[in-house]
Amino acid sequence: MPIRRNIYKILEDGGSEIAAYRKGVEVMKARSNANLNDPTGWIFQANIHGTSQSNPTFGQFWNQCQHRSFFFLSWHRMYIYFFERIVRSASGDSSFSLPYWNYSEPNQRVLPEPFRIPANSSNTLYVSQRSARSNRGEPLPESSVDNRPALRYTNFLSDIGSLAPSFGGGVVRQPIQFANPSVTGQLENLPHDVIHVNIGGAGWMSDPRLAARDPIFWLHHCNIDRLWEQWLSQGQGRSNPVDNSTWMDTKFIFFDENGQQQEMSGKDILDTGSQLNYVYDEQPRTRPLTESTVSFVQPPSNPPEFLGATPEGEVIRLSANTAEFSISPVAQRGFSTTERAVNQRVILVFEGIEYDTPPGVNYEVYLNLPDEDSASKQEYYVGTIGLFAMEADAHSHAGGHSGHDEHMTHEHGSHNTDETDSEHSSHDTNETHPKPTVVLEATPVVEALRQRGEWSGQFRISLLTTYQDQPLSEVRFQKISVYTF
Ligand SMILES: [Cu+2]
Repeated sequence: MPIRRNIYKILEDGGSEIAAYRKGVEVMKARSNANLNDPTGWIFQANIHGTSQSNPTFGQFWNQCQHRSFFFLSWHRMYIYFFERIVRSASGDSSFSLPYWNYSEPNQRVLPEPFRIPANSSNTLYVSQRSARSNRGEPLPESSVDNRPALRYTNFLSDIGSLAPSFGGGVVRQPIQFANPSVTGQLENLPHDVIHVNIGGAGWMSDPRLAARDPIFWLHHCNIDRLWEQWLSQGQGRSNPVDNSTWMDTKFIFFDENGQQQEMSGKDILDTGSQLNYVYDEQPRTRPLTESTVSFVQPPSNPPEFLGATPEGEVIRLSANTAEFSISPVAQRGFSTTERAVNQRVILVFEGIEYDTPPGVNYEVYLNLPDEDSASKQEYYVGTIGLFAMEADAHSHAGGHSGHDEHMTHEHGSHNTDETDSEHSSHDTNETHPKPTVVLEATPVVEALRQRGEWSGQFRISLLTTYQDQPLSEVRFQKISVYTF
């Protein structure tokens, strides 16, 4: 059984994967140079993820990448599976397996050397369209590589209309490339989106229409795929959404190493070993939850209670490296703004995120960060928002969705049931909230503030860019809200 291995281990033991990958990428690039319509060529494969090019014959197979919905993990698993087969064949090394880059390990946070050195066109793995810091070999910041926030959720999906955070993302009724009317999965946001932006900067990896042209893209996604396996192996109710027929049966089209069209759906990729013939190098497969990783279970089915938000109708425009927002909570059943509440979860909801071109930054989010330069900033850290695949014009790929003037209406409690009821109505082409929503769990920070006696009842939310400094373009949020459940 082919084993997908850690790139840093391969570099240590001189495994054949890097030479084979190099060879495979070269052959695939040559195929694209000879014929852009060769489905086993480098550019065609990247275009399946995204492109601004059009093509009368093959364009229908391009721009298929699934982001910001529960198809994110499954679609990318299929995508890198066929890519791996193509590289295996193109490289002539039948033992080739796609390596993964586990940037979460403290000593593996630097972009692996073969992708940086030599930094010229003789190196087919080198791409100049990356952030200068990543190509210089500067380690990724701790906050950008932390996979524990995602792994702690035991629920794979968030139901339609739900704001509850989940590991794998929100349910949608059909595949849409970008503009999904659902909450982003926690693993997709961090580390996936965040790493894309850190590596890409103003270049390719930050832009879903170019990202897969960077050879590191595939090792990044291999790692995300591995983390899905890690998540499952932690048990405590974690499982794939096999009861959801949309997730299980929706077919996606790829091309194999012979250029033959292949269809796959969720039910074909549940077990990597028996269905896709690969495993990861980690043994035993089951690892205990990382220290300090608390599990968050599926929240109760009643909708979260609205606590407060930035002013309605005022679009938030970010063009600096810091920003701050104050939200005064309204008192709600079960939530005390001042006293310690047991088992009370608090989530921050960033609604309607968009920009015209990739801003090339991520924002770290802090709650009630003291004004003075504090050495313990970490105690106020809530999470990081990865600004990837949120282009305002991406609606053009979304099959008739006109999301620009629509607005989310989450705070009016009962929509959850309404949405579910209307699932089989004519609602399908008129989703009510098509712009990306990122949900961050603030529960641990709120609890810690309360325990230290620092809880004032106010939510002061600070955004700070990380790794890159200044956004390259304006980032817009429709609203920042606070909910409890
Ligand atoms: Cu990606």
